[in-house]
Amino acid sequence: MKLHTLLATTLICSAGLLGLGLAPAARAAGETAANATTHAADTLSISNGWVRWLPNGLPQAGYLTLTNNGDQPVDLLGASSPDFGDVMLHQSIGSGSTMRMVMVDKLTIPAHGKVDISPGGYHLMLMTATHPVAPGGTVQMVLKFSNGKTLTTALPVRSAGGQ
Ligand SMILES: [Cu+2]
Repeated sequence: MKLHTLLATTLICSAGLLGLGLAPAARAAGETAANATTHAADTLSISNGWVRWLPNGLPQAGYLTLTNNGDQPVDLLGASSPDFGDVMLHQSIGSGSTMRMVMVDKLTIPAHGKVDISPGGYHLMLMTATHPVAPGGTVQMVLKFSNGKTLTTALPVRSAGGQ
């Protein structure tokens, strides 16, 4: 039954692997991030959030950008959603037929920097929807951080092509 296991893994991975290869894991945004943010008091902010919907009950993937305007790095420690039984942070590694994904315990957002959770790199793996989720809808996402803060955001659901 080894073959079955491999096949299942490949299918599950497809949610995270539809992107354009290995994205930069993290990059400091410096002045750009600082200028783009209007709420100086908010150390952390979320932007560009969306969920990629896949047909046939395949796992869906959540994407967003985390910006840290503080002077200290902050770790994303976990995520959950009332719309899914389980949410995991994954990273896609490799390219082409050798591409696979691994669990990520924490994701560090550098001081005055940002991290893109985007196709081909990191993704929030959404497992076991608690109700039907389809393009046009939204998914609630709760993110937990090492500074004790929790951020909640609503991610619009789009089709596999990102529309
Ligand atoms: Cu994944």
